[in-house]
Amino acid sequence: MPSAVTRLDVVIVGAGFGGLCATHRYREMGLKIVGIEAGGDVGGVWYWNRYPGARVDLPSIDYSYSFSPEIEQEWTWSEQFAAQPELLAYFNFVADRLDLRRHYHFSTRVTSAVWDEERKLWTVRTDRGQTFEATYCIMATGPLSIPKDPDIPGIARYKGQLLRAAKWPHHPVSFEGKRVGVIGTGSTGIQIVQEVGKQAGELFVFQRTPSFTMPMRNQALEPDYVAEVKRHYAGLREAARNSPNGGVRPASTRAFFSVTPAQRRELLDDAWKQGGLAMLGTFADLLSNPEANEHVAEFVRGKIGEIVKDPVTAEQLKPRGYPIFARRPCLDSSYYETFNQPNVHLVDCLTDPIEEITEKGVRTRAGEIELDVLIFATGYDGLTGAMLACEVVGRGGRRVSEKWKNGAYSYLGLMMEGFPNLFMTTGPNGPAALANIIRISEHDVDWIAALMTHMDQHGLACVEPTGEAEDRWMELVVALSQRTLLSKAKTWYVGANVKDKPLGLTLFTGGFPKYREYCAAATQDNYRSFAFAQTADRVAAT
Ligand code: NA7
Repeated sequence: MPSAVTRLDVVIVGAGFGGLCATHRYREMGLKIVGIEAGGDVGGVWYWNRYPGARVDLPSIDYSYSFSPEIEQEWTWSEQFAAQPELLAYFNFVADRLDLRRHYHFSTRVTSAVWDEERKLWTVRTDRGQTFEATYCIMATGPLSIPKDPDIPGIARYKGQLLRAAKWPHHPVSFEGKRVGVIGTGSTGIQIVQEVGKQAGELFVFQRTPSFTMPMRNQALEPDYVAEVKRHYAGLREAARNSPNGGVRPASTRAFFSVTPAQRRELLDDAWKQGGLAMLGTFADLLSNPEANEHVAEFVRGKIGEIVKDPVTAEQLKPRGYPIFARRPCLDSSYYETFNQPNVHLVDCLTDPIEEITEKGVRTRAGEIELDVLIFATGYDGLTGAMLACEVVGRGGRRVSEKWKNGAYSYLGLMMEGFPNLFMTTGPNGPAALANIIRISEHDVDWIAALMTHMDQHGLACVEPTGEAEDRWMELVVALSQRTLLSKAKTWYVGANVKDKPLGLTLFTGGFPKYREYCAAATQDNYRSFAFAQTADRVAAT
């Protein structure tokens, strides 16, 4: 028997940074809300990614909510770059402190969200047979929530222990004395390799595209420093909101060729020693001037050559053929050093490609490598994966999958023409992966709140952007993307990591402050970019 339909103001999909923030904010507005989350609890990507060495690559003090001064004061980060258990503890702290969990259905996946044009509401169905009807649907599904199918034949026949970084078991896994393989050398693979290399009997690292990684130089945070940060959070947050990457990391206005080769070398050496994201702050034109970029890439290749003792392995680890920072720069604690251990072996899949997974391990062109444990760190169907994983059907039966058949297409990354009252936080045509995800989430949640309030005050039942506004936004996104080197590497940013996915950089690359300006302008010019419908037939939530 079908379950009863629950009528709401807002359905929020996801209990990551965006979803929790939305739940808190819209509850404060007095709206009737329900959250739906596929994971067993809060945390989003940090709920799933429990692999050894999982750690954020932004400073913890920056990677936290700013909407509650109380939480800022009550929560204390222990490390400059927090590890996954601490990040998950933070999520739990926020959820408990604000009593957010009671709004959520966990271990529940949205299967479809369908717009009912007549009744002006969304019908959201789940894999547990529930049906929710809501005026607004918020897709806080995140840019990295659908792991990529590794697309290697034979996976099902493997008889050893198969682990996926993005679906890591909740119990500890021992690698002691085992033959372990890791496929993938992005941020995730790098973090796993440097940890598992300490334990495994033999570790085989299957590398297709080498990544550039720089020293994280993580440190414990001194109590005095934490106290200082707590006193100055408001200013730090404001600075973050006004910086292109939405964070408080270093930035520079200096052009690479404006200083002498000796000065450049000194600046890069200092940044390497300082660690973290310092390298990104050395010069302003690293992502716009290919020659400047190549100099910095060569500097890092030089460091790899200094660290890795075996010259063949060092050469194989050196990334070539794409600009540094065009793939997300990784931060490590001992990645390159790991390859100096006798138990760690690099398998260069460019010269020796993986052909299949066998019962016993991995067969490359050169032969079979037997493994007790095989770890997939093969990345995500980024930016669009989660929206396309469920059936989202807008006005006139049009699906998001049809609308996005040539790539993500929306207004401000927040809304889509033809999909009234549906909002995305950290959507694929905003700054998403290029700025601090929490600053973007908070911004988006506030922007949506203002629009919902405007509609309530003016008796409006539904809203969507005009096709013209959406086209203008996407023209801007494309024009800006042509000025950056970000599109010059095969990454999840451009959809190149997923078979048959439309290629192209659809992220807004103009920086977070500009993005905020565009979003503010969209509501301040009398909502000219939107089409509204009156509320006559709106059914109130009960
Ligand atoms: P990434 O950065 O997309 O890295 C995935 C890695 O997996 C990358 O090295 C891929 O090589 C490799 N890969 C994927 N499929 C295969 C197959 N079939 N064979 C061999 N190697 C493969 O994902 P991460 O999870 O590491 O990081 C995602 C984000 O999380 C990161 O950007 C940060 O924001 C945090 P390829 O490049 O395709 O040659």
